[in-house]
Amino acid sequence: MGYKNNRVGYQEALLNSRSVIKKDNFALIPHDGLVKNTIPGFENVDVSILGSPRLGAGFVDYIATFQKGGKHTGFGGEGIETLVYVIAGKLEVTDGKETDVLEAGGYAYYPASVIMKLQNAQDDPTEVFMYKKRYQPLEGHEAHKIVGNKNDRAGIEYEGMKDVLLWDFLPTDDLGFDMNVHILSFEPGASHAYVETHYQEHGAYLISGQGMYNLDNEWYPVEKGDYLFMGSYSPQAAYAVGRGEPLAYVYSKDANRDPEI
Ligand code: UGY
Ligand code: MN
Repeated sequence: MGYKNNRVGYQEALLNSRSVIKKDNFALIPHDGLVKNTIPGFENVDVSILGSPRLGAGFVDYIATFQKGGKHTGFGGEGIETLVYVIAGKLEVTDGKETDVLEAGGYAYYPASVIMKLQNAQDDPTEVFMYKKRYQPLEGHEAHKIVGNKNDRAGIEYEGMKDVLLWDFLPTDDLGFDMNVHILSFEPGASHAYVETHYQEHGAYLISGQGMYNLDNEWYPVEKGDYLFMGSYSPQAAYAVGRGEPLAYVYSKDANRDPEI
């Protein structure tokens, strides 16, 4: 059954999809094709696995809708760092000692030594983007828990453009963190200043708007609810199109580590 559309049974229209999967390079997984998965730890949660090592990613992303009473009994820990971002609703996040309630725009990063427990904090569904990765330690440095809300601060103008805004979730000047999660938001008509080609990989979940996305030098229409994987060195850039709403996505990027040989 579809994660978003719950479509089952006989269809009048011919089947088609915007899905493009180039393993180890890039992927576009449109919202229409997402399916629900059963995963240990998730209880009363509609969840769909997005980026994963099977796609070529060094991390795992999920999109999850916590229903009434929905929870995760233990996410990450034992070497796995985690980050959750609340798209809509209210989510309780705890390590068993401290508890935070995240509202829309809220996020929590837990270092690899800590298990994160999650619970829907309202009767209505709560939608959450979830990330996990095996932490790459660096001697003399350590990551720590971060809790915040994107809506508590203004975005930073991105590379000299007033209509492209960036929010960093984690410190950008602390080598303890081996990755970061950001939101990038383009007003309609705005774009990257250049097609990026870089070592780091991304998983990106589109939280608003419509755009044209360049993935390995082909342009694809994308919109809210779609997921993009951009592997190492995969060329990438976007134009925001559509009306009224900015094209915005929450995305991860590895950081602060020298490539191993
Ligand atoms: O941070 C980044 O590399 C970001 N600008 N990439 C992207 O939006 N595809
Ligand atoms: Mn990039």
